[in-house]
Amino acid sequence: MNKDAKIYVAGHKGMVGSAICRLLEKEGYENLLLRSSSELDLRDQGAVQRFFAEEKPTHVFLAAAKVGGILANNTYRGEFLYDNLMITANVIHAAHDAKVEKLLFLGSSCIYPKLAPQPLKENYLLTGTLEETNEPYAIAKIAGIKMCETYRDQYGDNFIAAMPTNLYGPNDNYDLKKSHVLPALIRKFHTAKIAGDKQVEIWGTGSPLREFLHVDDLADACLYLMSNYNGKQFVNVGTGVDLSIKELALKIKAIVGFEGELIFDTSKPDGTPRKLMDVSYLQAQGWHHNIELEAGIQSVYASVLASGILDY
Ligand code: GFB
Repeated sequence: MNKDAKIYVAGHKGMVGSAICRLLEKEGYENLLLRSSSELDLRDQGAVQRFFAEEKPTHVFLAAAKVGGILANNTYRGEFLYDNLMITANVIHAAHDAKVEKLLFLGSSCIYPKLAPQPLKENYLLTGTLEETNEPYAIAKIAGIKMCETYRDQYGDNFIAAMPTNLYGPNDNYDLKKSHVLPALIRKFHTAKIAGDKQVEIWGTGSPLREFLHVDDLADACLYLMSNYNGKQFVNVGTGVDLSIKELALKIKAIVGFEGELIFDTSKPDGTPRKLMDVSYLQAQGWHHNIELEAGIQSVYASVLASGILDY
């Protein structure tokens, strides 16, 4: 990808898209093509076709998606399926019609079967039943993988796909009804500390295991793959290390400085018991993550404190 390549980052205002833009700008890619969702509704096939026909990007990072934590996924099930299917199909098909040189599609570790062996290898896709709480999102992301594969098979399009593990970082969502666990717990412990509360509620049993990757590391992996990888096989992106939700909660509690106790609300779902990525394929391509979880949470907490986002 040349420095003057016309690069469309779909979803540039989201956590992943904004991290990709920050990195591209830092690395001297200046010809970025960006549209907010109010300027271009990616669920609108005609609008997406016109946009690609007029702008003719050469490279596409497909980071646009309707995303959320376990509760949002399970509540807005129809929207998670429809919005993500439409965004994915419209952008990939328009990229094909506009003869985009290369496209990177971003999926999620929830594409794997709920009870797949661990760590999750790429070839475990479609070998079992999905986790119920995020089945709609997973089905849309699996459709995206298959579009990249089949457009390569039938048309020779150089469309690749990356499957990141659970992400956190700048521009995350701190709304407790929609957020993922890591920002939710930062907000809960911070609010409890300020209010002098004695307890913080953690959803589920605390026993599920999760792996967390800083979004700046994901952006780095995306640029690496866009520059170096042309395979049909989608690629896991993660750290290869996981911890329980209880261990995560204790880590965030210590970083925030909350001194009370944890209460587990077992009426809330646990979701998948474990989803640890096998990252050996990506590491064999030459990439490794940089930001360890402790340092990543510290930097995120410092920046959300400075931004005032936890005050409202
Ligand atoms: O991050 P999270 O919402 O998503 O939840 P998933 C991870 C685990 O943390 C679950 C527990 O076991 C939650 O029950 N948890 C504890 C909490 N306290 C909280 C809390 O206050 N808020 C939240 N949100 N969780 C999502 C999928 O699954 O992962 C998406 O639904 C996507 O489709 C994403 O794949 C990466 O890891 O369970």
